[in-house]
Amino acid sequence: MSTLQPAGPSAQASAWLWWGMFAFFSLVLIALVWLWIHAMRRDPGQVSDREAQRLQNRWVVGGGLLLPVVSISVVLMVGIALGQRMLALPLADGEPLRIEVTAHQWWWEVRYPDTGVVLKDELHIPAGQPVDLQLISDDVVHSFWVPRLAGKMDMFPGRTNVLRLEADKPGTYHGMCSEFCGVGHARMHFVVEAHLPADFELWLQQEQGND
Ligand SMILES: [Cu+2]
Repeated sequence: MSTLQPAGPSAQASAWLWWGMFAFFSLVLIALVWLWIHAMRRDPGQVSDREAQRLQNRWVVGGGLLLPVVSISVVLMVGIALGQRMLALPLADGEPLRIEVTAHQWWWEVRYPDTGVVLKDELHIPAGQPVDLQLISDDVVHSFWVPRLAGKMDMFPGRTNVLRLEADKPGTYHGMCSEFCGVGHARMHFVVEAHLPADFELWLQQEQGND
């Protein structure tokens, strides 16, 4: 259950962002520590008050204004570009599969619209295809999270949030509620089974037959 082992495009974007920010701000930390050590050990020498003021202003403008503006702009631009991949934007071709997920204290109700298939605490999806989850809560605020497939999405009573999720390969992915929702919160787990698309169709037909 690690976001740093992504298994889908949206989770991959989150992982890139994480590593990018980690690398960038590690450099900032190293630069700051280096400046700090340099400032402690440096002999101030003989400078006039005016010269000292000029140097001080230069550091305030450079380190206090320019550096943060550049840093935040870079993080913002990369963040917005990667964030686009997490949104349920219209697809170039066709419609994504829709699944309705309702959170309850403390379990997950999963419905496949137009099929009558209802599951508890498990989702089945076709691998390699985007799936739109329509998330809603029946009681309190919950949050849907499958770390290896996508970011978190809060679930509220009376409001539907859409989360796009995709698994690159078939497999079992674990998910959990990530918003404290009462005494059963810690045990509010679920699994996502990603199948080959043909197997998924077969599974869906079988489930429909069982109803
Ligand atoms: Cu919870």
